[in-house]
Amino acid sequence: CFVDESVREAVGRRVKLTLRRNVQLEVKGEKVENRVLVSVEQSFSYLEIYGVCSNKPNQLLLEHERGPWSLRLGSADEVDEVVAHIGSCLQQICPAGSPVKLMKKLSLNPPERAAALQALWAEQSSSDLGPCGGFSHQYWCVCDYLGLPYREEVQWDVDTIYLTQDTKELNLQDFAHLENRDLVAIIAVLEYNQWFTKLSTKDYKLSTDVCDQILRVVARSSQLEELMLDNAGLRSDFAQKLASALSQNPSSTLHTLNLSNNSLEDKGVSALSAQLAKLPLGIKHLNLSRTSVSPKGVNSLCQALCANPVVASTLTHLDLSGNSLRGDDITSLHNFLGHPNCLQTLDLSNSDCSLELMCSSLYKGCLKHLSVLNLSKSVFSHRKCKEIPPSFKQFFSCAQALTSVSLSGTKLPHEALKALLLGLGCNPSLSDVSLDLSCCELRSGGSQVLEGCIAEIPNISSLDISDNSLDMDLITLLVWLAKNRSIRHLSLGKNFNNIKSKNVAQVLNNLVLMIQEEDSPLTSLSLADSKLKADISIVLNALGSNTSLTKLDISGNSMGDMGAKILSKALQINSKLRTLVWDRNNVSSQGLQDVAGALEK
Ligand SMILES: *[C@@H]1O[C@H](CO)[C@@H](O)[C@H](O)[C@H]1NC(C)=O
Ligand SMILES: *[C@@H]1O[C@H](CO)[C@@H](O)[C@H](O)[C@H]1NC(C)=O
Ligand SMILES: *[C@@H]1O[C@H](CO)[C@@H](O)[C@H](O)[C@H]1NC(C)=O
Ligand SMILES: *[C@@H]1O[C@H](CO)[C@@H](O)[C@H](O)[C@H]1NC(C)=O
Ligand SMILES: *[C@@H]1O[C@H](CO)[C@@H](O)[C@H](O)[C@H]1NC(C)=O
Ligand SMILES: *[C@@H]1O[C@H](CO)[C@@H](O)[C@H](O)[C@H]1NC(C)=O
Ligand SMILES: CC(=O)N[C@H]1CO[C@H](CO)[C@@H](O)[C@@H]1O
Ligand SMILES: CC(=O)N[C@H]1CO[C@H](CO)[C@@H](O)[C@@H]1O
Repeated sequence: CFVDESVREAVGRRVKLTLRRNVQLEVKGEKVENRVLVSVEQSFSYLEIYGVCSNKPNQLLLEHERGPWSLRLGSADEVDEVVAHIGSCLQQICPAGSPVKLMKKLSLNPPERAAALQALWAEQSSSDLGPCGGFSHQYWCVCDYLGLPYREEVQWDVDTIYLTQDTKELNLQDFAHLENRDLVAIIAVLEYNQWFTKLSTKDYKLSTDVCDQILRVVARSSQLEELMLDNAGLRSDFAQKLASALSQNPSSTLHTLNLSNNSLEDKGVSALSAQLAKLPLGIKHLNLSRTSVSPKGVNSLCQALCANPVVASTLTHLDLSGNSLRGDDITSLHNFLGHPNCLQTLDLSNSDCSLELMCSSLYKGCLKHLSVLNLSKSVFSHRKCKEIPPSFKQFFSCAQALTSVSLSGTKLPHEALKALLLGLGCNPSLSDVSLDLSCCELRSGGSQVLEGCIAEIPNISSLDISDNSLDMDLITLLVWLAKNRSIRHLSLGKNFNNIKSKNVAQVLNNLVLMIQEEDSPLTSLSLADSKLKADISIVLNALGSNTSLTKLDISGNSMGDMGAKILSKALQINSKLRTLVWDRNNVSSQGLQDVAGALEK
């Protein structure tokens, strides 16, 4: 009892003791002192043992980073019990490695003793480690090792919230309110933990010590598959160190990397590329959006992607958006895209790259898998001459898997618009395409091209032609749009800036005809930011009967309380609408009450 008390005094009351033996510690030569050997469960110091020997049955030699300890115990069984315990503790901290490997040296005499212990550990290795691969236990040990305070809320978050969500993603934002050194301990656990495969953070500047610990995990973990460090204040030196960390880890399984919105620059991206060229498993998702990289850095990246033979069959998502890629000197990107690959998503939006050159490369290499193509704010460079390169249309008529094409903010010559629509129109493989042509300065001429083609185009299920100064041209365009039976979602907003009130009414009447048509396929309509004011009532009145619409966006129309009144009446009768977006409409609390009242009925 007295011994118990003094042990508790020595190690602290909150610590869980799992094993206690009376031993004799050899101090000098043959001299021994009586000691009590206790095992503290949550301790990292097991990982600091690099040798366990027992040459005489009741003797135990522990080689530890803090020095060797030579102990005498009551019997060989007692020695085996202590060694078995050390092995089990090691296994809990580090489930990936076998205790024998972790101890580095295990020598017991006679050798059958070691065999028996190994069998015991092998049996235990499949046992349950606790929530999220024993994260909390490992966290205890890491805090112990780094001399950092153990935060119970971290344990609580992981053992309850993470466990309930059954997630494999450790999100640093969940712990961003803690100190940097606490984050270091949390991340360090991933060097040992086998549960988490994804480490992520967004909009949170990472300190140097936190970055260094992330790099240590990258260099050591065989479990980390996804690293998302979005807008984390990283610079080119981080990318360089990341490359070096990856090169140190032959068993890395990292396949998804998102460094978007960090200023990595050409220097950082080039250093990282050199390593991407060598990754034995290639890479699946690469997101370098808004990383201040120029054509030079993009070229070295794409040379690396071409140089790694597995990348053509692994890379499915590539995002280089928001980097300035103006001009036609991104030859390596064209070269990569022009060879067979398995890209499904390509985002080159906001990069000023050349639309027709890109489509011509895609036509050579990306016809099979490419599903989402974002070339918003790119540049059609053949603006002056009428000639549209044949590969432009050919790409849209042959890309088998396209589901989403975004050309928003790209000034399209009429001939190019026509080639695009006719290309999509004769593509036999498409079944459900969303086409974003918002903010393309279509105007009257573009409207006429649309009128000429749209009715004939099957399989465009979503069309965004908002913000194109269509104004009065919408009157006839809507007649043609109504004829097509595949468009289910239509965005028309921001097209009413230069139109007379009487013409607005005519546009909206044609729109009403479209949504009220029997068996109209249209289920979703957006008139957002059109400043229609009182005129919106034409559309709202039509909702009084059951139309095909299930979703309507009328935000930004300043319809006021009068509009809210009409809306509330329509909603009392309409039973088909499921989603209504109506922000920014200058509606007072009276209008809100009217609509709320209607919804209750
Ligand atoms: C990062 O990129 C990946 C893959 O490209 C993507 O799935 C993810 O949404 C991006 N952003 C974050 C915060 O994960
Ligand atoms: C990118 O980072 C800047 C600076 O931190 C931030 O203001 C901006 O919102 C971020 N952009 C996105 C799309 O996250
Ligand atoms: C790349 O990351 C940005 C920022 O998180 C995200 O918005 C975008 O969807 C990602 N790109 C891809 C292709 O997933
Ligand atoms: C295309 O990129 C633009 C600009 O980055 C973005 O706003 C839009 O949501 C993207 N479209 C798709 C379908 O990803
Ligand atoms: C709308 O449909 C519901 C049931 O589908 C019906 O009860 C209601 O009378 C219809 N309203 C109008 C105006 O046709
Ligand atoms: C908002 O409504 C008030 C009356 O309720 C009106 O005086 C005002 O002009 C409206 N503002 C706009 C931007 O339509
Ligand atoms: C897919 C589809 O329904 N296309 C139709 C578009 O509109 C024209 C004209 O009404 C029809 O001929 C097409 O069949
Ligand atoms: C969803 C859809 O509209 N699919 C159509 C795509 O186009 C072909 C003809 O080319 C139609 O047969 C499909 O019904």
